[in-house]
Amino acid sequence: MTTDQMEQVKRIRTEMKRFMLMYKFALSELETKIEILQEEFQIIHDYSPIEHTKSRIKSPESILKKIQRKDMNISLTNIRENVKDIAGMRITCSFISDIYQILDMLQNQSDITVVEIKDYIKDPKENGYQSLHLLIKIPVFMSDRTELVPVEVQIRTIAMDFWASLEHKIFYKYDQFVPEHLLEELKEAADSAAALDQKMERLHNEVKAIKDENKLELENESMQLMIKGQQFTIPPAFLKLLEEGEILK
Ligand code: 0O2
Repeated sequence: MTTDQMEQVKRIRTEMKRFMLMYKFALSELETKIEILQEEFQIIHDYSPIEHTKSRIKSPESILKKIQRKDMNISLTNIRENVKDIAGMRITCSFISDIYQILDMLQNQSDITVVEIKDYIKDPKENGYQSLHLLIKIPVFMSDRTELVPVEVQIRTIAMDFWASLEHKIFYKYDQFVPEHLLEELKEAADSAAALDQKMERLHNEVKAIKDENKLELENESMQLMIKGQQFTIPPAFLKLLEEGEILK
């Protein structure tokens, strides 16, 4: 290899690293945002709409496959403009209402733009797949520029997630040619998962109503706050002052 060629390879590698890093940083920023929202929500509402989150960067192999599927030349510009799920985050919730609560919270973040919403909960896919897909853009502040980086966010319940992971495994096991009887059973399982989600939502609402009633009765008691594993007690007198607006003046 000539010196020029070696230089060229080095330049491509550096460009590629910078390119992938952008997506990694976008995910780190989103993870921090979600952590803050989760902790704030937990403290204020004594409950978290997020069960867990998982982030991933699409492998170069999958990126190339997608570009080839779209019949395009392989270039960073083509990848940037046509592969929108290089950075992906999956958020799993207990209840369907949590999913839309998270959508609201993300839409209220002034630096996040929700570019696209695909609601496969209101309109499930033919095979039964349910999930809320968002394409968001999040700013990443680098040393020499700011980039608006796309991230695909999939928000789903535990039941939807359980179904999707099994369906994904079956799909790959059969190299995409799944026997008809399995497709039918998967569709039935998706319907059962959807029915379970609806039942859980109803139960959740009933329990919430009881909790809200009890909360009124506990008004005079001290308040416990858990922040980063540290427990704080706010005494009734302090809460009373807050109520009377003395402390917030
Ligand atoms: P991976 O490995 O999960 O990243 P596009 O992304 O625009 O090319 P499309 O179909 O318009 O394609 O996007 P859509 O509908 O938003 O779905 C993209 C992702 O949703 C998929 O990513 C899956 O993760 C998930 N998904 C969509 N449909 C199904 C389904 O029927 N079953 C399961 N298990 N997952 C689904 P990738 O790129 O396929 O792969």
